[in-house]
Amino acid sequence: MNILFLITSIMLFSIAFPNFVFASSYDINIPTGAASPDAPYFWQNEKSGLATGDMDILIDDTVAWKNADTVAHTVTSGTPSDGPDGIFGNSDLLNPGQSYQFTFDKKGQYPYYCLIHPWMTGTVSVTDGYQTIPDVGQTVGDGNAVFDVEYRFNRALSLTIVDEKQKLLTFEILGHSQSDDNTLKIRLPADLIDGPFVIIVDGEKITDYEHFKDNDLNTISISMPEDSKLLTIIGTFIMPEFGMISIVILAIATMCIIMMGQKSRFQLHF
Ligand SMILES: [Cu+2]
Repeated sequence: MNILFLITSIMLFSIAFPNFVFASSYDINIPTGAASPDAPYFWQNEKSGLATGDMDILIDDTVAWKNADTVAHTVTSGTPSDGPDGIFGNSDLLNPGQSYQFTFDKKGQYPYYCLIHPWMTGTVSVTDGYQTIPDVGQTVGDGNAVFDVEYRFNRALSLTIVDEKQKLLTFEILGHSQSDDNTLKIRLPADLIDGPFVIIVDGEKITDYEHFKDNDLNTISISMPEDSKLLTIIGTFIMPEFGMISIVILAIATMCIIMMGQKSRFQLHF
């Protein structure tokens, strides 16, 4: 086989795969008797098994509503009080045995209902799977500059240290793995910490990671060793290196120097 072809194929694969998203599809079954206002449930969520029309999904996932009832229903985006909002679904009758599906490509809360039986309601919650650690930076500087750090991982992260001197953030890794995917994606605002970065997990330097910077947001993707307990991210800048107070002091000092300089020149002339 041609070596060049092989190298090109490997390169193409490595470019194509990291960004490949395995979108999922979920069913919501409309069970027999769902039309009754006294029914114990209106929709049955196949993902959670719960008797609810509520569904938590990730961006690009698809939800299919299947009418397993003996009467017609509609899947209409909106609320009974405000009416249809036209985001998904329609006013078409979904007859017994028919189904309707929609792929959600934006984050948000999407309420829906049945036009014929408006007490049948549900909500599709679409997230990008990221969790938020709020108020990072509150313990350093004047405490006024705080940032949200978002991450996506099969375990939980808790911020333990923001070290201004060593320009590092340390996170404790908690809980049990929720999946086999040990990739940690973490979004660090550049005003909080900026790279290039050194990644340390349980005292070991990690080389298997990727770093992208886009719109002052650093996204680091780290292949985490299993059962790791401590993650340290060392940067080359960390807030509040030049916080508001230091900028004000610097400005006053600069003005004093300029004024003193002008005064001495003034004195030289006369
Ligand atoms: Cu209905």
